[in-house]
Order: sequence, then structure tokens, then C-alpha cells
Amino acid sequence: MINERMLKALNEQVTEETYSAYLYQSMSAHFDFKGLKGFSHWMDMQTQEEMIHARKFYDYILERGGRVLLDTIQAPPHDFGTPLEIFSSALEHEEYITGKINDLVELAQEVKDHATFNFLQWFIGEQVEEEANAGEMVDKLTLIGDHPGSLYQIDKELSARAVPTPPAGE
Ligand code: OFO
Repeated sequence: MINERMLKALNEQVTEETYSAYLYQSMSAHFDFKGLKGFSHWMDMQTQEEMIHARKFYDYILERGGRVLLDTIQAPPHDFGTPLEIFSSALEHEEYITGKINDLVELAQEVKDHATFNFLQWFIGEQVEEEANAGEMVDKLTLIGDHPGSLYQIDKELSARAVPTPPAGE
């Protein structure tokens, strides 16, 4: 049977991941409203990716014989600034999530839950990617500054982001 503290922390992570989806969906709505359809699409795809993360935790809890207890999801922000400011907050949010994953890893070690420790390794790699993706956008947007032509070009590129698929074996 899974350790109680571990179970509670894993359930909290389902909420964190679902909030991430909610946050990116709100950013997507903002971009769409501003006519930046490619940016909006990128955020839509990110939302789907976050729901895959939430589902991975959800399925894992059930697999370990634990109860999934879904909690309140707080409202995301609705007012956003420039694309650069939005991606800077996305990066900040991913760094926060990385901290949460690291806390889970430390707890798994503390309670000697090797199975959960092993399960979390996928998320360690995933967070490197998540931070890199948001960071790359921050770098690009910093580089172009206020140039509308370049923003239009990036918007076109972002509309090509593929629909995320759950990792093999899911
Ligand atoms: Fe964006 O990685 Fe999950 O939350």
C-alpha cells in the first residue's frame, strides 16, 4: 500500500498539473482574442500536454491502489501582457513545477518508495524539456523586440505545433 504522505502529495500534483492546463488555456484564449492564432494554438497544445501529465499521476495513483481525490482548481489569470511577458510567466511556472517534481522525488526517497521514485524519473526529463521550450520562446521574443513582421512570422511557425501524444506504453 502506498505511503499516506506520498499519496497526498501525488494527489496534489494532479491538481498542479490540471492548473497548468487551465493556465495555458487562459493564455490561449488571450492570444486568440488578440488575433495571434499560432500562439493560441501553441498554448492549446500545451494545455493538452498538461492534461496528459495530470492523467499520468491520476493513473499511477490508481495503479498503486490509492484513491484519487480531485481538488479545487484555482482560477488562472485573465489579464496578460505582451507575448514576451506571457512566455516569461510560462517559464516561471515551469520552474515552479520542476520544484514540485523535485519535492516529490525527495519525499519518495524519504519514505523509501522506490516505485514512485522510478515513476517520477519520466517527469524529471519532461521538466527539462518544458523549461527548454518556454525558454526558447522567451529568447526568440526577446530577440525580435517590438518588430511586428517577426511576430507575425513566429505566429505562423507556432501554428505547426503537433498534437501531443501520451508516451509509449500509456
Ligand atoms: Fe508543464 O509540465 Fe506539467 O505542469
